[in-house]
Amino acid sequence: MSQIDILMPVPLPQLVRDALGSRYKVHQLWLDADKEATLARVGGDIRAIATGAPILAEDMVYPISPALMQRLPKLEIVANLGVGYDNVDAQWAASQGICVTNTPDVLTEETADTAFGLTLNAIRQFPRAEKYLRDGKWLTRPFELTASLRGRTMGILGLGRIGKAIAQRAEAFGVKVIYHSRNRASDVSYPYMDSLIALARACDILMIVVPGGPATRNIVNKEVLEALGPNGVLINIARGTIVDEPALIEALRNRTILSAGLDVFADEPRVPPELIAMDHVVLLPHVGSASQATRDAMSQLQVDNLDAWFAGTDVLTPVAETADRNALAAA
Ligand code: 8YV
Repeated sequence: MSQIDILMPVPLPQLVRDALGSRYKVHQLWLDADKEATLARVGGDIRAIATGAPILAEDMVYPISPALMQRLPKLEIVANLGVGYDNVDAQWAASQGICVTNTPDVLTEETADTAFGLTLNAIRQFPRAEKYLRDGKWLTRPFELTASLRGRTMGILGLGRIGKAIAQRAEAFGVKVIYHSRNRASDVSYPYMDSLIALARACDILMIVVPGGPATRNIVNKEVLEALGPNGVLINIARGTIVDEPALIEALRNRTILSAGLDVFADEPRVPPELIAMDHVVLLPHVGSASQATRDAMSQLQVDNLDAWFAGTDVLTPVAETADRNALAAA
């Protein structure tokens, strides 16, 4: 087999680097001081991009835009590490016959666990209670009483694979589930709300699980937070861009809502200092899928997708826009 050149714009797990490095010529763009020069030199040879989100440093080539892809005339496939692929213009890629893959399923349960951990921590304030103990304050008096998970209704925004795994956990905890998504799901009996605002009004835990990207930018805004109300808790394990962050800060400051549990932010890894200063909010550094086992499974799936493509067989997990190899060939 002749050499296959792969562009890696951002640092990916060692498993991916080792596996791809053993069978392909990998150009680790993120290591190059002069990225423009590298792109000019190797752009004409690149047949695949292996990428992932989130960005970890200021100057990395990110996102995978039409402008970047146009500079790679032999590009056939973009393999993304992560189920969310708002970092890749998959629509444009499909129109050019470029395949896009992601890493669904293998991270579903891990991410649902994170969502539930955030939910419990935001409602029962366990991180603050733990700090209270560590600070020696328990020696003088017990920690304050908190809100409760009991009697709550969880409103899930986006009932895909991860949304359904969260719903199962909620049911096991005795929490009622309702949902809103683009389409009503035929395989669940949870009540469907026909708008986000109706969902927010009818629940007191608003769980965000929809994909990021232009269609969902800032949809959780001031009005939605007002509808969620003073006993309401917002949990976001999807993308920070979905929430109007200044509106959320205001809502938390004014106690328009009770609390929030956030794994994602609009401008990662920068988190607004206003949020960091609030101790009734639980903040995580985008660790939804970040266990060793799950990241290994995601990494392996990304590699398997590239191997399948270059072996001439169907990729394992094409994104919705990509359809299949035959459709791409016709593009
Ligand atoms: C990862 C994620 O943080 O899968 C996603 O969409 O956001 C996370 O699992 C990320 O994609 C790893 O690069």
